[in-house]
Amino acid sequence: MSYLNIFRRDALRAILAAGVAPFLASRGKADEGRKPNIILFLSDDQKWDVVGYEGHPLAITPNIDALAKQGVAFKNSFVTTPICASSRATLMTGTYFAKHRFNFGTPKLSEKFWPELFPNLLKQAGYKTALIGKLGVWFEDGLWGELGRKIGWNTEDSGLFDVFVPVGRTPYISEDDDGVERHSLDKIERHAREFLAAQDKDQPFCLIVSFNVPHITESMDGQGRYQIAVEEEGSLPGAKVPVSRLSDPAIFNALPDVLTPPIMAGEEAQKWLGTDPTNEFVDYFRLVAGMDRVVGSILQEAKADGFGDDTVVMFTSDNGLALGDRRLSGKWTHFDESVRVPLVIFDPRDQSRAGTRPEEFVLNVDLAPTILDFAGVEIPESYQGHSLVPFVEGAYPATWRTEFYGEHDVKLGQRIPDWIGVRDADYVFAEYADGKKPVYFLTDEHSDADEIVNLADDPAYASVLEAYRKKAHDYQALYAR
Ligand SMILES: [Ca+2]
Repeated sequence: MSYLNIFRRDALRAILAAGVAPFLASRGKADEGRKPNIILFLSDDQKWDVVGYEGHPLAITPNIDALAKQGVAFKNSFVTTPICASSRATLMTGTYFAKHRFNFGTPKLSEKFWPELFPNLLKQAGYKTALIGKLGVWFEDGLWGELGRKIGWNTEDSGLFDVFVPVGRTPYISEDDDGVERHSLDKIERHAREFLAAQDKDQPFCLIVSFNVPHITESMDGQGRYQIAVEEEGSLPGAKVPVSRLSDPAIFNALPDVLTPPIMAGEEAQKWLGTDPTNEFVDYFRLVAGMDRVVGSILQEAKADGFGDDTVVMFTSDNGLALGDRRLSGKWTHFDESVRVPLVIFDPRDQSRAGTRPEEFVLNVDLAPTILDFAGVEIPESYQGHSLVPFVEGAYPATWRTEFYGEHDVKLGQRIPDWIGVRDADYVFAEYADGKKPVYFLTDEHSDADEIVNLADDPAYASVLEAYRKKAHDYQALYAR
């Protein structure tokens, strides 16, 4: 083990010395012809395995499964911060939270990031940009925010997109802009299809379809906390809430207090344990089915409008969710169920790797550089991720990251845990701050992929713990630069 540790230490030194030098050069696809259109589907709180292609029995996702079959479905895709606001700021900025510092309870995203937000770079490269649904990032009240308001753009968006149709979740079912009551899914479907129908072949577009589902909402008008669309009322008949195989009380009882606050171990968690006779939370899966239905409808529209052959389609989620895993709910931990997400990329122009399942660690910080790479736009030096295009077409990466940093830091009091951590093929490490002294986690990926047995207090692992602790702090400092 010692030589591996030395190797990793040296590798980290090399990374630190080199800054965030990209592993791979951009392909410059733009020179080869017309720029592709890009459609990014982003779901909200969808755990990595709640897709048909991963075999989940309650995931009805034929359209996403078809994308996975025709494209590339990453096996080890993670978000670096598992919470809506911060994950979406990472998507927009191409940076870790350590750098963009945006989350719930923080100041708005600094305007210094504005010029290099990927939609702005796409616009400069001639793209039409659109976001339909949930943006979830608020921009600083600076010059750009001021200019955005002056030209009449919504203050949430401040002109970042040519077309911005915000669609909220609270409640899911409400009046659309034509006065008709619709579920958020159906509003998003309608506006995305309208956007596509209005595009022509002269200008490439990037459409972000950002769902509110399957995120939980407050119970309203008896609609329940997972409010489904009418189209899914007959789906999954008689289904029961699936009980996590990690629901053994012994797993929960071994967790430190920092991981069992009421928001994570309360009534919502109970609903995931199969004890609710109404099986209300099966609607989580019906919302996923509804989302897949809308994905199919939007792709059908794109095809009907003549964009089927030159539109790159991506699908992912902003974070995972504990569906009763460890008898918890929520998504804010370093555990797999929080940070791991589905990710599919399909490029109809090159299907040479159709159906492959890369196992490398890929991150949400890689999405912005990937989109720019597809568009043939130079990736800014400020970006901290790397293009995933080589996994989809061209030369498969000869080298790639073998470990990654993650973090969670939210200023909403002490009720949601904060942590930093590092993961590689051998160990998962996390350091939680509980206000007094740090709480450490160290689990062995080879013998304990479910991250159950915490080795942090085992003297035999003291040097491993210290090495990973140092590495996490080094990454935090590196990415803050
Ligand atoms: Ca989310």
